[in-house]
Amino acid sequence: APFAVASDADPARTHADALKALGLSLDSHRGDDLPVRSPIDGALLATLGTHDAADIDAMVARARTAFLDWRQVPAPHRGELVRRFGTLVRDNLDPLSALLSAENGKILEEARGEVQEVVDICEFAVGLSRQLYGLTIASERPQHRLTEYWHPVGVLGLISAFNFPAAVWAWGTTVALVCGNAGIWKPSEKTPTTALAFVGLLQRAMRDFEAAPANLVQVAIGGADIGARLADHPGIDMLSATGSTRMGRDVAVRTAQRFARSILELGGNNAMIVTPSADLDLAIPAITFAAAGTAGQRCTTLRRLIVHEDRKAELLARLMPVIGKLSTGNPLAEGVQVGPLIDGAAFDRMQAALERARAEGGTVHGGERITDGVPATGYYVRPAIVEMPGQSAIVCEETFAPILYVIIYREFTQAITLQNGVPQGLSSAVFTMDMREAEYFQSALGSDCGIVNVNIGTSGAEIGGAFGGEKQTGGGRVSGSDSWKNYMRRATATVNYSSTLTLAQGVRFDV
Ligand code: UN1
Repeated sequence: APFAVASDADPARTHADALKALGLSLDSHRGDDLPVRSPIDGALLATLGTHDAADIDAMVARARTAFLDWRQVPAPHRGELVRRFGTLVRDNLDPLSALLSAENGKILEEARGEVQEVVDICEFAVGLSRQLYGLTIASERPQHRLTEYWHPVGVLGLISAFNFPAAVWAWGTTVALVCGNAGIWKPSEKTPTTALAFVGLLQRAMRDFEAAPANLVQVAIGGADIGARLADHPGIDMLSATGSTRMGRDVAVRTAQRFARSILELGGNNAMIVTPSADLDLAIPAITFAAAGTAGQRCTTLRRLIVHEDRKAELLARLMPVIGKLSTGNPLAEGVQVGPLIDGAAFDRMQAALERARAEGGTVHGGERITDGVPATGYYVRPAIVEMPGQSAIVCEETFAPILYVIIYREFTQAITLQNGVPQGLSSAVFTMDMREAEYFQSALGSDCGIVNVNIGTSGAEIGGAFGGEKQTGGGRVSGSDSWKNYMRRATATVNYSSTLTLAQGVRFDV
């Protein structure tokens, strides 16, 4: 039967109904350490047990055994597992989206988008399973051949954040699986049941797929100590981490110390430049979705609007009523556009940031808690627009909440300097009809971010491209393009099929 959220949109009931529709149970994970609450109304969704250091050690040992089997399975056959998993996700899109929304608080429409993103990356990974190409390179020596091979690396540890509790895991895991690796996933403590549901479906896909070894993908439930254990563990070859810059710095140091690979996708402080020629009919909805969508809790959320001084008044006059009219409330309910913040701590950080913005000369519009027409115990806010006299200290920080700072510029190069003048470097956008500005923005002289968009907002990237950014964003690239190379090791082979031993660089060494 098709799954639909009941008309009362009750989070706990939706969560339970969705699990039932998926045919999954949390029973083997129940315990008394970790209460999981819905950000929508604070309802208790489950209480789970957490793993300790010894559990992690055992998991890593099992993952290593799984890897030794899995790497022997031909890559296109590994792709078949991901294809089956993707089909299960597609067939269960409705209950998965409802479960995700109930646990994470994003609106159902965006939860569906996230689950679709999982389907998309599965399809990408399946195609990739037949395209793990290496180069053949011209040798400088006669009758010699240079070839690159790509081999699986081993065990991937993956730390993901609450805000994209499924897609970010799937970017890493589906690609790592076709590349021949095993994985251990440490989801955010705020969204562990979404993780268990997706891995439950992956296990179902493995049930009638003989080639997949047991423990190919495991879930580690717990807090930062578990993440640190994975980062330190000599049996974890690659550590992919999405989350705060503070967490990323810790993980980066731990993995670097033992020369393990790290793939970091950390904070963003994404800007849009609105130029004199900008088409505001495009810019207004783009700004609204990027700044207020997902309640400002995407790493790609638009946080800074750098607007030409001649367009500011017009832009704000059109933008404020649009943002003011957004419907905020229970994200499981029809027509709601903005759900709650993840928890009270996020609300406190938002209010502290607005206080600092005022102290730094800002004028704040909105940003207050909403209590009318929303579940009483959730933290619902009106998205804030803050006019700033310049790019002050608070503007240079990422606050994970819907706050859009507005600053003005005069010359385009000054806008680029402002855009690049923060420690983070994830996503960026320019709205212009002037091709010189558009090209300059994308060039080496333009935006210093990993994502550089023209006439489209900062958030909502497709999976086909590489995702990630520079500076404090961590430098890693995940998702599409050639990011699969992160999960493989390259072997360069030189083969001499002549009858003489010729040294490279013309070196002579007669014996
Ligand atoms: C994240 O916020 O960590 O580009 C990921 C986007 C989404 C992924 C966001 N496709 O906004």
